[in-house]
Amino acid sequence: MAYVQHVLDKLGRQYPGDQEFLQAIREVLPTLRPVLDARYEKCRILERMVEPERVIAFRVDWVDDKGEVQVNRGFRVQFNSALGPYKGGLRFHPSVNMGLLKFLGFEQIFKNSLTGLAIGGGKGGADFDPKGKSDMEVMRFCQAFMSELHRHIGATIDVPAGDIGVGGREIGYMYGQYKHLTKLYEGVLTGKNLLFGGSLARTEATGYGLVYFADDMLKDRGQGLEGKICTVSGSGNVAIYCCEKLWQLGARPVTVSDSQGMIHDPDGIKVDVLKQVKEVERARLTRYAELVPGAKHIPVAQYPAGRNAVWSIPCFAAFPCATQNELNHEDAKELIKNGCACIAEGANMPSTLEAVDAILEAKLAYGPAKAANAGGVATSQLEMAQNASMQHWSFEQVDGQLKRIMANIYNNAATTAKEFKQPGNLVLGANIAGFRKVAEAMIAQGIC
Ligand code: NDP
Ligand code: 2IT
Repeated sequence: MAYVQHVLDKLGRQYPGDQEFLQAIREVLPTLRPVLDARYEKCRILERMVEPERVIAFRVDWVDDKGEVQVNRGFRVQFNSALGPYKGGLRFHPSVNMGLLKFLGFEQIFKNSLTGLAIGGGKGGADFDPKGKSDMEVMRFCQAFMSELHRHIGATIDVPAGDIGVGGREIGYMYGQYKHLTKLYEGVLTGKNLLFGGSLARTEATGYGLVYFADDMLKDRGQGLEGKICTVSGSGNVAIYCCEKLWQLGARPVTVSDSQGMIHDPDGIKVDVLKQVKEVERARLTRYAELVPGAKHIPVAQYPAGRNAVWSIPCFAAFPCATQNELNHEDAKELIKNGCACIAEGANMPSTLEAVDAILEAKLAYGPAKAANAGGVATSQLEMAQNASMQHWSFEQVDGQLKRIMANIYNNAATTAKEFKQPGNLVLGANIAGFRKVAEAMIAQGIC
């Protein structure tokens, strides 16, 4: 369709350096062709949807433990507020730049729409590297970051949360600084400590929701996870709770990884040891291999060139839970060759465009990120609801709602895929289902 091509070409010319953003756009826009009628084109809906409503970029000055001044860049992309206040995580990683956050913010719009909850899309972060920093350095950085960000956010304006490099500790320091500067004790961040407004099950939500989604997908195909070998990448928040839920459903996760290497533990990843290493000691995965005699640590230097060795371990289901583009075409082909039946994405855009094509062609049960990992942000919205109504719900209440939300997302994506004569193609189903609500809300709210 000429309209889609026109928008893709224009964006390619405008933002040639924003590789991940262009990749996300190239994945989504072509799948929307069946719904893009003259009305949408007249409203210039695509051009409006790919342009953030507002981007904020700022300097973050802070002082390290040696007394030296450090300077980082901070950002918040307020992408789309058609369905509700901007909502999305903050990423602290040296690779963060505006293009990366635009990809994440764009994906977030569709993901948040799919949850069925009233949340718009946003994303933010900084090129700060938390690795090797002391607790006090992290605190000073978080405070400096919030000294600027607080002007732009609020419980009904924009509600950030965690992402890579931002967990409960960072959210706590940022919450304290927000309160200090504004005097407001409100649900301006999610993923908070349970002592000051956090929700039970938010820590577990993305990983648990991911496995619920995979289970729903597989059940629809007459299959299940019970007794099955699974591979997981990453070893942070999403990966840990993905492993935990896999065990609970009778499956056996045998790998985890980080940016330096992977663990292969054929007996199954010991989640209590993983939590001790990652959440308590904040150590590397080599430590896991020290603590678990049967587990093997394979450093990245030993991976075959251009490959992620996690995906060469034969498995029934694979769960990429680390970062973008961590599963490429060769990885996908090897997974398929080894009999993998299911890929569910915990990370955002972990598969390259070529990998996605291969996975769809092989007709695997494939849960694309914006559907499969939406449990985290959905539970963030449940935290916002609890904060606004001054209530605390039980773990079972929140987990039960998470399960229902994931089932609804799966059904919505699967039904939409069928409606457009591509049964099983959840990429198309999720993109169209997410898009329609946002587009209609934007049109109903007029041009302003
Ligand atoms: P964490 O910071 O807790 O963990 C990130 C994990 O991924 C670490 O093991 C990290 O290894 C690894 N990783 C990060 N960058 C790279 C890289 N460039 N190469 C290899 N490994 C890498 O983050 P989360 O678990 O929260 O996030 C993981 C993914 O899930 C991200 O894509 C995030 O956007 C997505 N996500 C997170 C949600 C949440 O609620 N937290 C919700 C939905 C999606 P190392 O320590 O060596 O850097
Ligand atoms: O990518 C994501 O959905 C997140 N990092 C969670 C966002 C949120 O607001 O909970």
